Amino acid sequence: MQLVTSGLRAPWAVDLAPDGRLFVTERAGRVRIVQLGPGGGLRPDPWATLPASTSSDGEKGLLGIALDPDFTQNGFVYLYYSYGPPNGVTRNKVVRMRDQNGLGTQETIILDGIPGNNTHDGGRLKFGPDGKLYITTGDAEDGANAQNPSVLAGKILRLNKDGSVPPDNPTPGSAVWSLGHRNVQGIAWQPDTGALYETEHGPSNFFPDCCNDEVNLIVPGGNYGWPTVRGAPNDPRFRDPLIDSGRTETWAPSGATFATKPGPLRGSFLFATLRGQHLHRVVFGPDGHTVLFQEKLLTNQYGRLRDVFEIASGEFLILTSNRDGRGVPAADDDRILLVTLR
Ligand SMILES: [Ca+2]
Repeated sequence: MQLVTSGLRAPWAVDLAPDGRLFVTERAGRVRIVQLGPGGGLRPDPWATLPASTSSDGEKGLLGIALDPDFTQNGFVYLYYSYGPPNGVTRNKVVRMRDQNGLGTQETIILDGIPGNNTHDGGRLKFGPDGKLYITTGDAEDGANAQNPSVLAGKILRLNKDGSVPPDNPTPGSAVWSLGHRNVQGIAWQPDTGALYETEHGPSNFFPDCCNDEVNLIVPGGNYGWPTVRGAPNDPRFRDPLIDSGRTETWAPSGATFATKPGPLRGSFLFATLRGQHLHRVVFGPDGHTVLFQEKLLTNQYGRLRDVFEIASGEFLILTSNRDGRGVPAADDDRILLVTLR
């Protein structure tokens, strides 16, 4: 393990520019820059500071980030954040900023009106292999949202990068790609098949009615059952998870990636866990849904883990989340770690 940087506060997501700048969101609203490589490190001044609504006991704030696939040409950076008055209604939105002279400018709304709350705000942004922008949302603490196709909460959404709806989405004119989700914080595409997988938080705070964290294989228009069903009930109306943490164990799964580089790990699905305090590795069979093998890595070594990100060398960046109001931070938390898994 190598330390990439310390001194962050509740980092949530990262993306890497071709020039070696690592863009990092902090939940309170800052976008930070860590220059990778010799002589680099965490820049003291943020790239941008957004008016995010956050709380020490919740999950809302500045969450996901994705750099445009054509970042070198257009400098576009996409961000997901919560906003609203301290005691009023929370909403989430996706905005785009432009990198100009090393700072974020020209905030432009891509998608607004995603229902939010103190918790269950989703927040992951990634570009798919199809060049579309995928957005994960939470149910905003109201399970009924997840089954309502006309609400953006409790969904995985898919948009063109200008915010328009692609004509091949399952429902014409709708950003909804899949529904019936409680709170999705991780998405990743299998490098050989291009299939989309997600991680989803189960209802861990309601003992003994616990825990059912999920990993799902996403199909367009699929309904993943929340809040009508939990676990894998084999109900024909819904799609069962590939992995379910069961009724006694909570992982609180967040950011996910596949290992895509050549080597023995290629094709492994990796996700960071918060309450579970480990990096979870899954090997699926050739059919894409049979689970051949699972293991827990880095268990209880670095505390709560928020995101995992693969870099060109095949190593992984891991974000700790010990200053998110729910952890026990070490003096130098939060950190970004570089780990080699092979
Ligand atoms: Ca489900």
